[in-house]
Amino acid sequence: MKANDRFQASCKRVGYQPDIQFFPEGTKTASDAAAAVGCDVGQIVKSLVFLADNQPVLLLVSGKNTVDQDTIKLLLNAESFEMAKPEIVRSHTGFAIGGTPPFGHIQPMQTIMDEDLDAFDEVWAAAGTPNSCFPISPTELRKIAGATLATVKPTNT
Ligand code: 5CA
Repeated sequence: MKANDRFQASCKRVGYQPDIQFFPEGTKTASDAAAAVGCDVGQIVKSLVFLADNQPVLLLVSGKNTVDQDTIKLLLNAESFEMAKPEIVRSHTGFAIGGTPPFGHIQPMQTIMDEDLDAFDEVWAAAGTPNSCFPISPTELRKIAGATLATVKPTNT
């Protein structure tokens, strides 16, 4: 099954119908996605996998922010915290970097959502491939992803 269809199927299992939209110009990065959708880069959801003490953790991050790894490490009370390698992202989520959706993964993971996403009425996330996105309200995103809200960016910026 193609990645978009796998994402769609996993959404169906939780009773969610994503309005998947395709962008031939590509949505691989947050800035690509914002340009394609025509929205603020802050409204793009980056779905990033990290390893905290070797356990996968998913961070849903606003496209305008970078993750302060020390803050998240402290929040999780972890001894080690690092970004997962592409093959780990694929084996845990079932999707490749650049198309990783925020939920519907092979292995559900502890999920933290950037509180800055909550400032928007609508945000856009990847739908399984680097040329597709879907809109969702931050409230619904948090609910379906089972995410906890947190400050993920450096607090001194
Ligand atoms: N489709 C877009 C917007 S929805 C998207 O998926 N953006 S993303 O930010 O979630 O995915 C790209 C991110 O993957 C980059 O921001 C970067 O943090 C991460 N990434 C890129 N290359 C690697 C790599 N080699 N190892 C780990 N993470 C990587």
